[in-house]
This record gives sequence, structure tokens and C-alpha cells, in this order.
Amino acid sequence: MVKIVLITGATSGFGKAIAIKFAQNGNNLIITGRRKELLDEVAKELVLSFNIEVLPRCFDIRKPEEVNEAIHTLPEKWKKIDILVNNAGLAVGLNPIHEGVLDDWERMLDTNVKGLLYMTRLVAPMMVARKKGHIINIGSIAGRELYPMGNVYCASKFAVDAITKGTRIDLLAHNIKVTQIAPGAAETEFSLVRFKGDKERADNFYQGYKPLTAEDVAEVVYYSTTLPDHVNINDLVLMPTAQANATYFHKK
Ligand code: NDP
Ligand code: 8X3
Repeated sequence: MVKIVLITGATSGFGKAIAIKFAQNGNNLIITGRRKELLDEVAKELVLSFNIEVLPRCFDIRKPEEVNEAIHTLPEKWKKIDILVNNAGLAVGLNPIHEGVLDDWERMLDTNVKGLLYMTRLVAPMMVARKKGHIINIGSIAGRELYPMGNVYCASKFAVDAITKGTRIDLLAHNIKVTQIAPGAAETEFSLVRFKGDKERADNFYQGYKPLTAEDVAEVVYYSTTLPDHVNINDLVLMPTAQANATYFHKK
């Protein structure tokens, strides 16, 4: 059956790969992000390559009024969202707590925690009304363990873990699946954003071992949506084989 899948943060990394994976399997997509040109490019590529319908929605997930506008103005048929992938997120800066930058903290908490909440608050009622749906939150190994200078990013992903568990409890009676996929190190634009455009530092993070790719993550997200109605993956930690936990890597 063709599904409507809403993926936040589909202009790069996991979100884009997840969009491609669902498109390859014939689903129609709502994709979001702030970078309009990239978003339109991804939408065009998906329509041309997979002959599906794609609705791009360009907005900043930190701004509740923009999120409201984007969701409330969806054409009626697009409101039948079967799967919401709360993926948009970022780490900014890597400082010890006493040298933290307030703006970095706000960007992380507003995007990773509040943005995810805004989306869930608007989409979940549509699922509740239809008595079906699947919400997939992208957590992180950083939501399970702290690492040096991870402080606020880790806190934001611990919050995603808690929100996922709470969402699952609250939506249980409404037949809505809630899944968290929590990856370890993956090579995307993530480190470039964390290190504020310092490409050498970002590239260095992925040296000496094989990190996950965005496609690896997309594969697992998609798999979690293919199970029978009575089966749900609550929680899945997905790591590079060369990474044992948040801090221990086997590097050559
Ligand atoms: P990327 O930087 O490649 O992608 C992040 C996506 O989020 C982009 O599409 C970006 O779009 C979007 N985004 C960021 N801020 C906003 C905003 N304010 N409003 C709307 N969209 C926004 O990183 P990843 O693909 O790696 O990250 C995706 C998710 O995975 C994040 O939640 C991240 O925390 C998590 N994660 C990443 C891991 C990794 O090692 N890469 C491991 C574990 C979890 P745009 O800039 O166009 O707005
Ligand atoms: C991203 C993974 O370990 O770099 O969430 O924080 S990590």
C-alpha cells in the first residue's frame, strides 16, 4: 500500500537517505528543511527517479508559527500521514560546560527537543483521528551515554529518548507505533555543522574507522516500518562495528 511519509530534515544526511529509501519503495513524501534550493532539488530528484508524489515544505522547525503554517496548510489528502520521521537535528559546538556558548545550547535544544515536539503535537492528532500511524524519532548513542563535552547535545538526545517513551505510552491506546532509532557515528553533514564549517576537524572525526552511512540508517528506519501491525521496534541502537559505545572506537 502506498503510504504518506513525512520526513523532517531531508535536505541532507539521514533525512535525504530516508526519503530516497521510502521513495524507492513507491511511497509519497512530505519533506522538510530550511535550505529551500536543496529541498526543491531533492524533491525534483525523487519525483523524476521514482515517479512518486513529493510535497516539499520549507520551514525552520524551531519556530512554532512556521511549523503550524506548514502542517495546517497541507492539502487534505496529504494530512493522512502514515509515518512521521522526526529526524531534523544538530549538534553545535563541543565545549566543556563552563565554556558553553548559549546560542549553541539554544539551537540544539530548540531544534532537537522543541522542534520534535512541535511536529509531534501537530501530526499525532491526525494519526489519533485515523487510529493508525507510526512515529519514528531519531535519537542517538548520545542519548544513552555522556561523552566529554557532549553535555547539552547529549541532554537533547536523552530528552528525545524520554519523549519517545512518553509518546509511546500516551499513544498506545490509539494504535500508533512509536519507534526510536539511535545511531552511533555516521558520516553526514553532522560534524561539519558541529564544528561550524571546519571541514578538516569534521573529516578528522571519521578517520581510522568505518562510520555508518546515511543509507545504513535509512535501511533500518525503513525496516522498522515493514513489520506486521502487531509488531513494533520500540528502540534500536545502531552502531558502526568499529564503535563499542559513545567513546570507544577501534581505529587503525
Ligand atoms: P545533517 O546535518 O546531514 O542533517 C540534518 C538535517 O536537519 C538537515 O536536513 C537540516 O536541514 C535539518 N535541520 C537542522 N536544523 C533545522 C531547523 N532548525 N529546521 C529545519 N530543519 C533543520 O545531519 P544528520 O543527517 O547526521 O542528522 C540527522 C539526525 O540524526 C539529527 O537529529 C542528529 O542529531 C541525528 N544523529 C546523527 C548522527 C551522526 O553521527 N551523524 C548519529 C546519531 C544521531 P536544513 O539545514 O536545510 O534546515
Ligand atoms: C551523533 C553521534 O556520538 O557524535 O548523535 O554524538 S555522536
